[in-house]
Parts: sequence; C-alpha cells; structure tokens
Amino acid sequence: MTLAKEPIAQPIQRSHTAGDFAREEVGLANRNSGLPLEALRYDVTPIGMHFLLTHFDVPFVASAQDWRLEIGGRVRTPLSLSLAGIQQLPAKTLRVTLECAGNGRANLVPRWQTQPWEYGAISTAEWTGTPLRHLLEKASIAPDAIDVAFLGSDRGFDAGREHNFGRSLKPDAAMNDDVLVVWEMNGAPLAPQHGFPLRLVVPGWYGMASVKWLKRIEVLAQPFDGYQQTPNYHYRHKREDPGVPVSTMRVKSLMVPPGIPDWYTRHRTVEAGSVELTGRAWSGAGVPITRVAVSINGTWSDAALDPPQGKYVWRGWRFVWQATRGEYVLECRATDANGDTQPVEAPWDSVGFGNNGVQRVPVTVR
Ligand SMILES: Nc1nc2c(c(=O)[nH]1)N[C@H]1C(S)=C(S)[C@@H](COP(=O)(O)O)O[C@H]1N2
Ligand SMILES: [Mo]
Repeated sequence: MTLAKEPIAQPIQRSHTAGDFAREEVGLANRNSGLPLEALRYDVTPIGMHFLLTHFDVPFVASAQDWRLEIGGRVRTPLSLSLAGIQQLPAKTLRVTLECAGNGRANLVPRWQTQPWEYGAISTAEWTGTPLRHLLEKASIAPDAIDVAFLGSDRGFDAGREHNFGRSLKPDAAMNDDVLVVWEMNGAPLAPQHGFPLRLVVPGWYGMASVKWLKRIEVLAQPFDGYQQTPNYHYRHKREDPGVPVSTMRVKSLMVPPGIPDWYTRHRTVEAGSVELTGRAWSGAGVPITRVAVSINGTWSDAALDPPQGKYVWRGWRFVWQATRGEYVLECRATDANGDTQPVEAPWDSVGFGNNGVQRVPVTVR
C-alpha cells in the first residue's frame, strides 16, 4: 500500500434534501449503528453498544499473526512491525469519549444525503495501546517532515475517488503522549468492526482521526491530501467554500430519555412526581465541562455534575424534576472551561459536521 494518487471516477450524484430518507441513507443507518441513548448510563460503553462508523467494508482479518504496520516516508529508519512487536512497547490505557463529526446531521434542514445520524454517534471506551510517539521515535522523523498520514486497510470510493481510508496529524499532535496505537478495547482484543487488530485513537478529536485497521504510517514533507483529509471533513457553509478542517470535538451534552418510549415514534411517557434526569456532557481537546443546564419548557436550571472520570471522558450530570401532568420539551446545554456553550440552534454545515445544537426531548407526563 502506498500513497499513490487517488484515481478519479465519475462521482455519484447526491443532494441536499428535507424530505423522506432515501433507501441509501436507511442502508447506511443499518450498517452504522448509534449508541441507544439509554446506554448513556454506562460510564464505559459495552462493546456491542459502542457506535460504529465504517465508510467501506469491515476488512476480514482471520488472524493478527501476519499483520504488519509499516512506517515509511520521511523517516531515517523505515519499519515493518508485527503486532507482537508493538505490544512489547510501553502500554497505556486511556478512557476516551469518541463522537463522530457527523453526529446530529440528520436533524439539520436541509440535510446532506449520507449517514443520517440523529444523536447516537457518541460512546466511551477504555483503549489499551502504546503511545504513537514510541513508534515515531523508533523510525526517527526527518527534520523536513510536516505531516504524518495514517492509512487503514479498507478501500473504496467516495465522490468518485478511490482510496484507502486515511487521515493525518501534524508531527507535534502525533507526538502527544495520549495519541495511542491501540490493540484492546474495554480489556478485550479489538472487535473486527472497531479496527482489529490495530487502530489509532486520537483523544479529544472527532472520530475520523482515529483510523481503524491501521496498516501504514507515512511521514510527509508536504500536507497529506487524501480524500478524507481534504476535501472531506471541512466545515463549509457552501459546497464550494475552501472550508475549515474538522478537528477537536465541540462542547455538547445529551440526556437519557426519561420514562418509557412508544415503539415507533420513541415519544416518551413519564409518571408525575419526582423524576431524576441524567445524561453526559463532553468537549474536545481535553477541555473540562464546567456547567450543564436543563430546560423544562424553556425554563433553565443548573444540573449537578458527577465527578470527572478523566481528561477525555464525558461527565455525568443529574437534575431532579418535579413533573406534573402535561406536555413538555426537555433540553440540556453544556458549557466548558473555555467558556464555550452549545448553541440553542445548531450551526448549519453543508454536510452536517459538528452539530452541537441542544437536544430536544418531547415528553408526556401523566
Ligand atoms: N480505517 C477506517 N478508520 C476509521 C473509519 C473508517 O471508515 N475506516 N471511520 C472513522 C470515523 S468517521 C469514526 S467516527 C470512527 C468510528 O469508530 P468506531 O466505529 O470504532 O466507533 O472511526 C474512524 N476510523
Ligand atoms: Mo465519523
């Protein structure tokens, strides 16, 4: 596998729409599952409930025995490492909340036709691996390096461009001790759908940076121009804007929908009385959450925050609501230590990246 130019074919036509979901969107939603919001209750998401986003096919890797991670490009010592060799490096376990940059995009009007996330593309796992910097130090980055590309073994087409899924980090970001090359999730070998046998985990960033099925690291003297780096994953108001690269997660919160759901609509029914509302709040780049407010039909009150569980981990919150009969809309809104707060109205983005608008939960109290 190399960084050869990506062949360009005729792109598939897609569009913005405000109407029904296309068969293709429903098909993607079946392949790429979200966290059921009731599972926000787990500090660490059970593996089978962790959200999934796989652009192409999940590679079939029968055994990790023959897997090699290659490191090449602008390095003094190109390397080809086995999984066993990598596992001999100093190991580190980090609890990390990952969110897909497209989370919430199905709630935007009009929406871009793609994986139609509502709220669930968010989860927390405990990742065990070795800091990437140990591998880069072994290979020894050349002084003219300005970008480090990470390629997965999965390959396909997007917008007519054939490529392996790939992303890059600037050398200083790549050398951060918390960026891990990971072989275990929640104490078990990586599941096939989460990147077996090896993946990158970049804490504090949206999920696209955490390349699964990691096969090759290419150190570059020019910016990586793979499809998933650019043009994809840029905030753009118009399709033709140059855009701003998507990087760290924006401040956000979600609540566990209270009461019981209707099977089809998911509308909630709650018994009158004292109702404890709970949820999670997080931000990017390791910035702590400082406040969560809850709104009951537009009246905001502060929630209590649970103790923090780590630099890159969502923070629990709770609020006791004295519910009386009627129709309600519940909302929650987080603020981080930078003073950033979730917008009440989601910022519109051409393909729906970074939607951190407040969640609205309609509830009937009886
Ligand atoms: N090789 C590869 N890595 C990938 C992807 C992919 O399609 N292929 N998807 C990315 C995106 S967009 C996200 S949000 C996360 C999702 O990780 P998960 O499926 O383990 O939850 O993986 C990232 N890493
Ligand atoms: Mo994603």
